[in-house]
Order: sequence, then C-alpha cells, then structure tokens
Amino acid sequence: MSAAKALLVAAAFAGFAAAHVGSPDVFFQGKAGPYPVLVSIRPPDAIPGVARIEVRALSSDVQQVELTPTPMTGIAATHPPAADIAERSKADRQVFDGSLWLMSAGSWEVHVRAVGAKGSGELPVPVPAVALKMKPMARGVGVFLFGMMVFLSVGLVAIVGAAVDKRRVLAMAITSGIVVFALWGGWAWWGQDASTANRKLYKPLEISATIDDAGQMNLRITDPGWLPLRKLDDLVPDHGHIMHLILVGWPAMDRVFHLHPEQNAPGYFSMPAPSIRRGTYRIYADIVHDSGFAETAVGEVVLPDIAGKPVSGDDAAGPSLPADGYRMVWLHDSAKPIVARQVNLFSFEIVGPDGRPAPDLEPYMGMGGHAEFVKEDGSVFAHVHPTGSVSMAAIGIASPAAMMAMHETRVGPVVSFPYGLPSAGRYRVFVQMKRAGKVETGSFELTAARSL
Ligand SMILES: [Cu+2]
Repeated sequence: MSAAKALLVAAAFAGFAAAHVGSPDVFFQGKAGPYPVLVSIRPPDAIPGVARIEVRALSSDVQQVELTPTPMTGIAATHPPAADIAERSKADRQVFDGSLWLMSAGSWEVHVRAVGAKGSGELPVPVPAVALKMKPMARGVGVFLFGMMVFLSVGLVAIVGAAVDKRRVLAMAITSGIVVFALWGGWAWWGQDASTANRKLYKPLEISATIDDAGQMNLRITDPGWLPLRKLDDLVPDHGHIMHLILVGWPAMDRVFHLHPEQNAPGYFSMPAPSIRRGTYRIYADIVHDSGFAETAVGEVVLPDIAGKPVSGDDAAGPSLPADGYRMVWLHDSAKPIVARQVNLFSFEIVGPDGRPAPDLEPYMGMGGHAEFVKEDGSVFAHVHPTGSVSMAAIGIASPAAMMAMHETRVGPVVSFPYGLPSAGRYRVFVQMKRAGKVETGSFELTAARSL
C-alpha cells in the first residue's frame, strides 16, 4: 500500500443512527411547555460534527428558540453548556434554525426551549449518534497532501545537504533515513487508526427466524461485531414490548406483520407463529437498550404456508383495510410533491361506510398510530409514531415526564406522523390504527422527489 493510498483512507467518521435502517434524520413532534413544535435534526457529516436543527413552531406565539445539547446520561448530562439561540427564518417567522456541535458518539439529547407570550417551556429530543461510515478523503486533497509530503521530504534532505560542508552525502543519507522512518511510522499509525475507526463503524444486529414443529416462531439476534460495549441482555420495553417485530412480504411489500415476541434469554425470542402465506419476508426487529440506544435488527426468511393463530392483542397483520365498509384514507394534496429529506406530516383517517371519519379510534400501544416506511430497494425502514422517529423508550429515559405526557388517551379522527423520506424513490407505508378493539392496517404507496 502506497503512502498516497494510506492518505486516501478514512479521515473522519460520519453519521448518526436512530433505530431504523437508512433513515438518519430525527423528526420529533411534541410540546415545549405550552408550545407545540416540530423538530427536525439533520446528522453531521462527522463526529465530532455539527447537527443542523430546524424547529417549526406550530403556534404563532413563539418568539425565541434556544438549543442545548447534552449527553443523555452521566455527569455531563447535568452540566449543560450555554444555550445557542436559533435563528428565526425571515421567510417563515414560525421556523427557527440552529446548529450544534456533538462532540462524541453516544446517546445525546437536544433540549429545545421555546420562549414566548405564554412563558417558556422545554422539550428534550433524544438523538443517538454513532459512526455510520468512513468518509474517504477527497482524491484532490490526497494528491495534494502526497505532493506536499514528497516536496517537504526532498526539501528537508536538500536543506540538510546545503547546510553541511563536510560529509554532505552522509548527512543527506542519515536525513533520508530519518524521513523514511518517520513516513513509515506515520503510515503505520494511520493504518492502525483507520482500522480502529472501521471497527467502530455501526453494524446493525442480525436476526434470523425459524418455525419449529410445534408452530413456534423462534428468533435469534446475533451481533456481527461492533463495539464490545454492545450487549443483548440490557433491553428495555418500548410501548410495553421488548421487541417490535415487523415482517414485510418481499419484494412486493404486499403483506406486513407487526408482532411482539417474548424474550426467552438474551438474543433469543419466540412466539406462536401467526397464519402466514408462504414467501420471502424481510425481518425488521426494533429493540431499545437501557442506555436509550434504539436499534433495528435486520434479516430475511423464507417461510412456508403456516396455519397459525389469528393475530390478537397488540399484534397486527395486514393490509386489513378496506373491510366492512371501512377504509383508511391518506389525506394529502396530490398536487404537492413529497420531497426527500423534507419533513412532512403524513396524515391518515379511517372512513366508515357512511363516508365519515370514524369517531371511535383508540390508542394503539399508547399512541394514535404506528407507521412503517419501507423503501422498495430495501435500503430504508423507519418505524414512526405521531411523536416522530424517536423511540418512546428513549424519550422515557431522557425524560419520564415527557414520555408520560406523550401517551395519547384520546385519538383522532386524524392521525399524523412527522417524517422525512431520506432519499428519492418509491416507498410503501403501512399504517396501524385501532378501532372498535381491533388493530387495522392500511397500505399506501409514496414517491419522494429528489431534494434540490
Ligand atoms: Cu410503533
């Protein structure tokens, strides 16, 4: 490997990861005291790095927004730095933009403080930050640095040669030796650094599924090797379940299951298999560690026809709507394109046989609804709630009071999910809402246009 190539290897880390797959931006809807706000956080290119934050006030009486990042736990969590004041947009007076440095990977929290006529209030937004990929050095920079290195090395030898009268050749030879040794040391150090960085890169957990003779679906999570810190015996329940298992019929994305297996031992889960039509299914399993770090384990399974139990309780299979004269409707303006990486409120309602929105929606696992966005090429999976893309368990660890305030007791008739599709292309969104004691699933196709 040449020195130039070594120079072209990673210079910096990139990324964030929430739970989800391929969906790094954080969207969060909640109340900063008396003010409803919609917060979008865009990942930095590197850690340490700058996160871009947009706070949209959903009422017109917010005058100022302040932003403060802290680690979610530990001593630093209680010693916040001075707040940054977000800049109020001239084009839209309800939008406030800011940027914050995040100094290390881990579970972060951005405190959004809104100030206005009704006093002030704060909303903590959990932000899990990890290294997602290594950023290769730009070729031009590498070539330039390699040129500089050659120039400086030759220059140093030449300077020594010019400065010494006697034994000029010997002095130049010794200097050359020192330069070569220093370069070799630098190259070895760089290679070591790059391989350490590579080991720190986030690698999602893997999950496999098998069906045994007793009709039990057994799931196993394995760690492909990431940080030695990652454990599987530290999971905490989210919406009352230790795992939210989503199976998506693949590649047609025509079927979805939202299931909740039990944990038998760290990494081992099982449940009675529901009735399933044979085929290939993508597996996405959402879990949360007790640090508040949420992850999605990913896998794929080919299943036979299974005559299992009908889904019940919090479990859902779909699409189940339209049925009995009820259908789920996506409320959107088809003239207004959906643009990648821009936050949208995806709004749905269930319409009854009389053509009116059903007035009897119920909370489903504490929320107005659950939505799973899946991209057709498999590169994106995001499990989103009316509060946004952040896991409720993470919110609970950041602020138990904030989590309690977010549990919905009255629902509908419209349920909205704040989310931005991470890239242009075709997606499917599966939406689960509960009505008359039954979880209903709707399925919708979306297309995101390239962002400008
Ligand atoms: Cu959910």
